[in-house]
Amino acid sequence: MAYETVLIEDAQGVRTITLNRPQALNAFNETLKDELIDALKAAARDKSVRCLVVTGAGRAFCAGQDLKDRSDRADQAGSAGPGSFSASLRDKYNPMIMTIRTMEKPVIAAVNGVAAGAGCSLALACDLRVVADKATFIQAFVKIGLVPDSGATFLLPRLVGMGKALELAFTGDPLDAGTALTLGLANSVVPGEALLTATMDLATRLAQAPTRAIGLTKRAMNRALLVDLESALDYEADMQEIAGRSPDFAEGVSAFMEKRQPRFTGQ
Ligand code: LHQ
Repeated sequence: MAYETVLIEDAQGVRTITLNRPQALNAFNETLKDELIDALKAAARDKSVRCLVVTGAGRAFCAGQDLKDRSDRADQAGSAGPGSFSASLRDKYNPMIMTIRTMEKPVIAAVNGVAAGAGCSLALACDLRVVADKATFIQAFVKIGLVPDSGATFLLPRLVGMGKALELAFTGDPLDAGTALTLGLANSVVPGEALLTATMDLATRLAQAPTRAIGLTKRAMNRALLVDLESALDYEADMQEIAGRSPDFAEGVSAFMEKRQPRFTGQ
């Protein structure tokens, strides 16, 4: 599929998807939603992709739903037709978030600028966030009378705690990069001009890691958010059974014995 609104770049096992509507701060119109879902699914399927980076072109990461795009507006309150909010979420945003959360490889958001509304949710759905020092996170929904969506009600309290999540959702105030780091929402904060280099350093390292084990780790942690300890312990044992039979485990142990660096293939 040739894309109009996303750019794709591959290097050393890392795929970078760049949201590319800089004139609208990479807000989601219908084309961008469709293309991003397609690009995410393609990255999930492609075994040569061992780490995914999502970033934005220009000065923003993503300003959420394109508020000027009339094709996605509910024409009347309570509408459940193709123009309804619930349909838009169920058909477009929710699959986008689920594809990232269930993709069994690491996904890094390189947050180059403002991440607002569903654009903030997109950043929250990624596994890790490398953040430019001038970037901000905005739960913009309340400013226009909406409810946090695209996973924000689930992901934000888990990342920053319920009290802070509710404060951000109730006020819509921007969260700066430094505070995001303190709260654990950002994994690292770097000067804007160093963002892509810093992200690629991390991404290429993760692309050389045992991808199967990383995928199973993500699966286990996703599930552990929802279950009791006994069930989490049981699931860990199942995941370890799979990882323990992988070629990368054999390689990891051989490398340890031979006192050399492992050469993981992702299998
Ligand atoms: C935009 C946008 C934008 C279009 C900036 N759309 N053009 C919603 C509905 C339906 C179903 C599913 O779920 C959702 C989820 C959501 O995402 S709701 C939240 C939608 N997003 C927002 O409410 C954020 C709106 N934008 C802003 O608050 C500001 O633009 C931010 C804080 C992001 C950036 O502020 P500034 O840096 O001051 O930039 P700006 O406001 O001057 O924007 C620059 C341009 O980008 C401007 O266009 P123009 O032609 O005047 O230069 C904006 O209109 C455009 N833009 N966000 N979401």
